[in-house]
Amino acid sequence: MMLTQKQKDQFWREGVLVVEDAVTSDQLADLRGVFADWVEESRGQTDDYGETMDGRPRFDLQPGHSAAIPGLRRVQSPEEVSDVFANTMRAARTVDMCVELIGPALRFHHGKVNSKMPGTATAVKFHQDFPFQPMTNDDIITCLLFLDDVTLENGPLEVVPGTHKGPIYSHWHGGRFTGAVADSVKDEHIGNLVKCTGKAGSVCLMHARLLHGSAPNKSDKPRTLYITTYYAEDAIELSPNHLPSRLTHEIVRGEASGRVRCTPYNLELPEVPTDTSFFAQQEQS
Ligand SMILES: O=C(O)CCC(=O)C(=O)O
Repeated sequence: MMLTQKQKDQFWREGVLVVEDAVTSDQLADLRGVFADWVEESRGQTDDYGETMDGRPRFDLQPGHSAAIPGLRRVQSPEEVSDVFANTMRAARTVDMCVELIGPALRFHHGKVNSKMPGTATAVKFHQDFPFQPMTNDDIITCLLFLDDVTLENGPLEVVPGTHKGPIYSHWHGGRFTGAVADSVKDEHIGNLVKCTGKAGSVCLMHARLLHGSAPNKSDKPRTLYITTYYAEDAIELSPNHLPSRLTHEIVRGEASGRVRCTPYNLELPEVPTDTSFFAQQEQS
């Protein structure tokens, strides 16, 4: 077993759980090495670059990015261009933790790297993941693997425990899907925010309905996360995948059942981003 009953109960009560040693030290070193190479490569770029299977750039640069202060804030579907990421997506202990929570059979939904380099303003506005990727049931877990030590200073994930059991908030404002909740929703929960910190190699398992965001990195150390989302095999997507890749829907544990499970809820359908990533969507709000 990867998780104790106490950890499982905590996940279902709070919608979030941080677990240490979610990957081996070799996996961690390899992931960090590949990402360091991408940061070096980004120094020679002036605009978003690369291409994902839906024709959007793969590498997303923070406005203000320069060779001296690189602002590589997002790599979309890194599993498509790196065997190290693809192997970790399939083999990390994280996947077995998800099996114990929403298994036995699981599929991969999407993957990305979110990084906050020192000296950049990269922040994530408060949102829930589920309205970006509605499915017939909400057994979906976003796994945020810490490639760096995550501290109170370098822009940790901030979550509102228990909100996965509450409303699904609107992420539409002024006729646009902004990928963020209204300021009034954040204000309502501001007193209950919890910052998810931990050493490199830890994973934050987060229910897809949990309200979360994160502030800019105020330190001189990077904060890089490898984020993978897995879902119960018997859920089916109800809107186009916002980050499709060759690996989308791959069964990572168990077998296809040929069944679909539906749970009741209602929400406003999302808009698939046409810009590089949800950072651009959130900048509209
Ligand atoms: O990078 C972060 O701090 C948060 C990531 C996140 O919320 C997301 O990608 O949905």
